[in-house]
Amino acid sequence: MINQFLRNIKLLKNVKQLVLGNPTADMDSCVGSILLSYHMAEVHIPTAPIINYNRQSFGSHFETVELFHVDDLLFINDVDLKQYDLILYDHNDINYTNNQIGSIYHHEDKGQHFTQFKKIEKVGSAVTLVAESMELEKNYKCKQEIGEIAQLIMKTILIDTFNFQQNQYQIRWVDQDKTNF
Ligand SMILES: [Mn+2]
Repeated sequence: MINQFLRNIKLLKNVKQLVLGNPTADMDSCVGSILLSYHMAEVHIPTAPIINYNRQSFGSHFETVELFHVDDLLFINDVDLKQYDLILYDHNDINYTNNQIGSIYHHEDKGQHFTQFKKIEKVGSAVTLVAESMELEKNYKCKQEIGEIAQLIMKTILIDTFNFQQNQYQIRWVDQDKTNF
């Protein structure tokens, strides 16, 4: 289902806003921007995720490559960011555009202004914040769909929190990550 979504949204039909991950294009950035876009499309705002990386070199990101088809993904050089409203995900760098409308981030709030929303909380994985906004049980009915989304959320949280390793508590993860896991 997620793959089908990516294949469709990639055509950018009726898309006015993009979610841009951070330039490491780590699993959090990729999975989170994909899920956030998926959720926004679900509430009828066509939104496309953009991988902040070079398409040709992305093969080295094996943990993410394994989850999606690279051909279904849009990379930063595939689009003109300035033509869209931008949501920054897992970073806070407003230099990509002058129409940033939202941000989801889990490190220090630099006090930047976003016209629609800003969700900045110190958690282990930004995907935790996406999981919170998705409210899977309330907003999704299809079991297969929930399963697919939940798996992506769990895999990413496990990587970002070092499998909830005890000596990483309050360093790599907080209770909020575990609650949403
Ligand atoms: Mn992150």
